[in-house]
Amino acid sequence: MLNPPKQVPDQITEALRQAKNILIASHVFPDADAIGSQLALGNILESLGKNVFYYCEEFVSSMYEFMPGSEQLDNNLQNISQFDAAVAVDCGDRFRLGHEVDALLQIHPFIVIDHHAGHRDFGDISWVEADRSSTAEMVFDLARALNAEISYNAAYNLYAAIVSDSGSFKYDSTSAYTFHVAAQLLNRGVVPSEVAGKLFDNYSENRLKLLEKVLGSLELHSEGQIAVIAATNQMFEASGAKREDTEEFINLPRALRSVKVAAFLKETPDGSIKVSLRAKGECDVSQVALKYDGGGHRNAAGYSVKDKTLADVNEELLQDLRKRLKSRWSAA
Ligand SMILES: [Mn+2]
Repeated sequence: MLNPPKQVPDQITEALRQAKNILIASHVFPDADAIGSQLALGNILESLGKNVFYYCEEFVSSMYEFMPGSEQLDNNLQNISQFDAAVAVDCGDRFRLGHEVDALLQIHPFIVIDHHAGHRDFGDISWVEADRSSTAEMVFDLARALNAEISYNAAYNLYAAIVSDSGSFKYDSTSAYTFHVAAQLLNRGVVPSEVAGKLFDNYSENRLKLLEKVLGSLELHSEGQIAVIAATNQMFEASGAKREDTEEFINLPRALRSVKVAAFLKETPDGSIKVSLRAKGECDVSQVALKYDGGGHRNAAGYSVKDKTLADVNEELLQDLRKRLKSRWSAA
């Protein structure tokens, strides 16, 4: 049995043991780690006799409806005063909680569990480990610290979250401990091929049509070290695909042998440009994202720009990336 990199703070286990009605929140546009951590932690706390409210401002993308319990996610935030604790999972800063951030932060104690590099402190008690594969890996430790059983459904959600956030155990954040946690989850009956099927073999025809168009936009720069793909509003309309259908597309240009940094620029209906960045090795794209008030991890980050065209955002990003690659990411 491997030990976790760090112990769960006693303050968190104490606070959760004492609370009865607990709100759990994750971030807007939740990904598999956000949803999986939220649902699993809720399930674990329910097994300890707690009442749990699963707050989520956004609809759950149809891609994640397979995660057991996802129908419990609720955006109808009622009486805040009924809660005697809240937990935010996978939120790099308070604004990731969405429009109701001020109301949510009125709940005390407000516990924060996260693994984002550049995490901006909020809440009353926080536990942040930037070198973890996923928030789900930390939720596993929390279950242990609470001496709680991990049900099949909780194990399933944690495993899906870890696979997704670690890029199927490929990213640098994947450690021996990550595999150890995954093994414990398989011991609870989770079948890796089944979860992978749900996470990855789930394309609609429209999604594949969008992918064709997006890949057609591929540009390579700096001797192939930088790859850029883009999705315009026109591409979404022509393919009939949804916004969520672009998930995972960026991993294709990232997979090019020569590529060190891949960027995916997306037009949005409100006119802003969303930028996703994926990198390899020493290339720390969270530095780039932070410059634009975004955030993320060393090898996976993102930001959003208002009032600029896709071409302008692309040009500005390329200048920045070229400079960082030239200086070998040292004097950024
Ligand atoms: Mn995460």
